[in-house]
Amino acid sequence: MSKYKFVSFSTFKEYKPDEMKKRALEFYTDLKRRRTIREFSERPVPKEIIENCIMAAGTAPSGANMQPWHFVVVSDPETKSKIRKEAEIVEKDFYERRAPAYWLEALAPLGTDENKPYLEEAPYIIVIFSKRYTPGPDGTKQHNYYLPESVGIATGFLVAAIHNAGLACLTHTPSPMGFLRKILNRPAHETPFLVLVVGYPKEKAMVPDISKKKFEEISTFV
Ligand code: IYR
Repeated sequence: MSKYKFVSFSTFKEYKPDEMKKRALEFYTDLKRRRTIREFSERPVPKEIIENCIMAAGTAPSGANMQPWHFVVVSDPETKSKIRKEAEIVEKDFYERRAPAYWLEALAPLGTDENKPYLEEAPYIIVIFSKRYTPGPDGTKQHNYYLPESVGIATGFLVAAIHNAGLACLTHTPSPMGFLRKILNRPAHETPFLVLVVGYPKEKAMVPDISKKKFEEISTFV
């Protein structure tokens, strides 16, 4: 027996084929404008926008609908400084010691290095945590499923929502990321998944002149 009752899918909207074509093209055209940036303005952003972007991320599908994610939104300057300091320590080690030559070569066109000033300059840092299980009220563990798939999809929704709201972001992956759990006081069953730096681009922000693969390269229809 299902624990859920089933209700009619009343939120589904059907569009005429021409309208669907227009919507699909418009969505692509708008997403295509999105760029990952590394030069952030300190301009403040109303919190409500971030809240609704997170609500959008929380609508993502997940294994058995367990929603195995937690979003920590950091705007407190002191916490941002701590994150920057720790991130720069692990990144320095990455760029100077751990990164193999082929990796550094792949990163060269992006112009990245161990300096992460945006972690203090951007108004928000959203740290996405992946929950191995969810503790129940009686100490039981609710199992979660397909963590990377679920949290990855929710993160994709969040990136799209941030772009749609008129903001920019950077998907940042300090490695290893364990320090984030400590600084943000998250429990041991939560693992940092990704850092999203969010805000307005700095005036005259520049982005690398890179492009996306062609349709034929990324898809096959059988
Ligand atoms: N985590 C490092 C390195 C880095 C790795 C990849 I793959 C990128 O696409 C970008 C950066 C950093 O954040 O600088």
